[in-house]
Amino acid sequence: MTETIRIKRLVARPVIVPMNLPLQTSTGAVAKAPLVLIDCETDQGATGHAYLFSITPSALKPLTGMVTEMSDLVAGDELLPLEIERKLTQRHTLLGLAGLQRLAQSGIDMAAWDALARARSLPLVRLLGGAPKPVRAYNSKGLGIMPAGAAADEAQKLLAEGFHAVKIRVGRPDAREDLNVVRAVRKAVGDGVTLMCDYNQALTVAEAIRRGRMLDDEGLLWIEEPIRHDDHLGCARVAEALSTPVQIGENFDSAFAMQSALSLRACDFVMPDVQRIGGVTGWLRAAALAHAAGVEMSTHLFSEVSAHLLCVTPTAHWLEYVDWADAVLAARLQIKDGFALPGEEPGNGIEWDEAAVRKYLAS
Ligand code: SMN
Ligand code: MG
Repeated sequence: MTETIRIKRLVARPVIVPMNLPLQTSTGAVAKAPLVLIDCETDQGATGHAYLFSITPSALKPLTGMVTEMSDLVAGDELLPLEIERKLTQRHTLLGLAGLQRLAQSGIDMAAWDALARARSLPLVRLLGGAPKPVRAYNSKGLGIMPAGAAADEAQKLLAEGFHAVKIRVGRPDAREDLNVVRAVRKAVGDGVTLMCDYNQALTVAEAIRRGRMLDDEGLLWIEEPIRHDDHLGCARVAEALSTPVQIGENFDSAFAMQSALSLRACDFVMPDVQRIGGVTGWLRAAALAHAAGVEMSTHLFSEVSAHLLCVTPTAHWLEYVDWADAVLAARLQIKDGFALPGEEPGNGIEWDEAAVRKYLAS
């Protein structure tokens, strides 16, 4: 018999941390990382950690407030992530399980799973029944919208950090500029390197088909979010027309959104984001859907916890690596020879550097 573990309280702290490489996408720029750091304190001493990324600074305080208010609903409850998910889902169904609500619930879920892993002295991946192993990773930190020469230089720098794959942001006003950038990067890095590209939803369906065909012979592993993320029928038309696989998923608001995309054949690959899909709990449900559909599943941001989750994903594809939380982390995710290496230490790999947290506190 194991002792009952209860949640004492959850604490959410907003920070804004510097990014080594600010990212300019076709639909917006990210220059600093606004993060909500979540601690799930338990009555047994173990404390779970997770962070959320509010993307825009304007959402940082509302998101922190949302986590704090929702936390009050589970303080004193047994540390059982699936029961917490059931309760928070039920309490917020009338509000709508989307947007900041979904981010906050996912963050609480991640912190609860981490607390459970630490209470059992297991890395998250072992708590989930898997083993830590190297996961294929691409360096997604930079390569925003920039001129061809700068992109070629930046690609080489990103690869020199221990990777064999990088993602190029596209969606410049002139499609030929995108093509020139892709070709310049390919020329600089050689054929042995894997390249993906990401439009960040910039195009219409017709334009996505036209531009996608221009890129079809460039050997890209995938074309990401060419059009509005929730137009699954439109995505399906683009995927049908192109020979390069279409990738979507960072905006799936729960596994149900992914189910809709899969059932409409909106994409060839999926890449849910752990803070939108529903935390660890939502990820596992999405992974089962991808398995059943026979579709490769990659991760989006949140490299630390995502490395654990990819190890238990039946159709695991690629880990998206970014270092955006590193400024407040005591240890960084290890990268070696193109792979991320989730560790054997208890939990999901997240530990705060408290001096740095104090420095970047946004309240
Ligand atoms: C992305 C999404 C959100 C913030 C920054 C970058 C991008 C990605 O779409 O896939 O990395
Ligand atoms: Mg993307």
